[in-house]
Amino acid sequence: MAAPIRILTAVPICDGHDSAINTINLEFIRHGIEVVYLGYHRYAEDIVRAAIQEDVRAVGISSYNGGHVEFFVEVVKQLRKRGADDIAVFGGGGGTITHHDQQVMQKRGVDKIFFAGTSLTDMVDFVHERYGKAHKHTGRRGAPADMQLARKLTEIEDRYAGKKGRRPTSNVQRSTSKGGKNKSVGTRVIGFTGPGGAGKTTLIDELVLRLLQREAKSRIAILSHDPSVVGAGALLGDRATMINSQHDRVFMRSMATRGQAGGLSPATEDCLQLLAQSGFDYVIIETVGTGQEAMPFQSKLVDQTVLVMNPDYGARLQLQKIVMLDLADIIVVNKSDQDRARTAMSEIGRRVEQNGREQRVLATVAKRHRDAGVDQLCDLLTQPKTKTLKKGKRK
Ligand code: B12
Repeated sequence: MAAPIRILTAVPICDGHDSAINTINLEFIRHGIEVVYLGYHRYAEDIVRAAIQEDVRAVGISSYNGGHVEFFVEVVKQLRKRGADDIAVFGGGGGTITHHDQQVMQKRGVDKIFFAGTSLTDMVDFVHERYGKAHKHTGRRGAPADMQLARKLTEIEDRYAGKKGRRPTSNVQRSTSKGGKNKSVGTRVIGFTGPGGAGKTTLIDELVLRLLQREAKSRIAILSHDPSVVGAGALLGDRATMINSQHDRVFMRSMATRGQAGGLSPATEDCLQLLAQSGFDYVIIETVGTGQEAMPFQSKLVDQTVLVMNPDYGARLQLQKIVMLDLADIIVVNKSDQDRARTAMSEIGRRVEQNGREQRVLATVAKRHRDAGVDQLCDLLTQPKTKTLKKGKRK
């Protein structure tokens, strides 16, 4: 089976009209396309950076603010400047984009504009026909590091497409010994997991903000997962939540699980290995929202694991069934401004005590600016490695 078409969609700066793109995204996904959605009110620069890192085939922009000629053309210009002329730009904006505007935009490199009244089927067919074939990568030689890395990640994902879970031969140097010997020296790999809706993505974004502020030169990679079944499309929507992570020192890649249960994709281990070898200071990996049985981080590359919980998990008995409560190094009770949070902290504290391991339980409110709990989490995750929690160490 061929790898799905990947496109990125977004709404420009000073524009909150997202209902059209939300509908179009869903239609694309229903027809087997993987859509990385960046959200609304986005700068051209953020769109271009994301398109390159995600190695998408095209960028679809939905614009209603009246500045479409300048904005679409700016995206084309910046893509070309960064050597990514093979990423096409298309989109729409109802009656705000005239036929004359379209002509101007096409002359300046925009691929196609859809007008009011076009059916969703026509748009889906266009994407399949026009962007269905693999990239003809231009500017490969001397391509910026982000682009080279992005393309290697695609190659890894493509090798897994159609292999039905079998591990294809990979060029990535595999970890052969405990502790992930093939990591770059100094790279710290942190795994985040937990149920859907607990706030993992917001928490990671706040953590990234602190890492960028505290360490003037550090570079961070994020490998973020969303669910999909084999051969189907996926909404890769974590970038829409990640505000601080749209930054030149952050490399983010969104991956669909492509039919694999447990929170990660069949290609995750190899992609993680590549990122861990690529000189980042931190590699953060986020699973899809997981269930009680999930143990996503079997990889020896992961240094620390964080389980993010919602205070509202139900009766205390439920905690006995969550496997990651035995395995995680740090358990975060996010949304701790909720009424049930104190009870949750105490119940979870007692639950992990039974494990007899050095596990930490923290309370955070990730959506709150400068939250002290997130500061504490950042402190824990940036401690020198000798001081950090050792897996399985008994008290
Ligand atoms: C719905 C709507 C709203 C909703 C938005 C809800 C939301 N979350 O999206 C609400 C009520 C909140 C709203 C608010 C505002 N709106 Co308004 N809004 C509209 C409206 C009525 C419809 C737009 C829409 O979603 N259409 C549905 C889509 C599916 O159809 P379509 O637009 O025809 O698009 C087709 C193609 O272009 C294509 N397409 C569109 N995008 C894309 C992207 C890709 C990738 C592809 C492939 C195809 C594609 O899909 C469709 C196929 O048939 C338009 C008027 C209009 N008739 O266009 C005004 C309109 C866009 N709004 C307008 C204005 C001024 C505003 C406000 C500034 C009003 C105010 N003073 O507060 C605010 C700004 C909000 C903000 N934060 O940006 C103006 C813009 C004028 C301009 N640019 O010069 C318009 C044109 C109304 C008008 N005639 O004055 N708005």
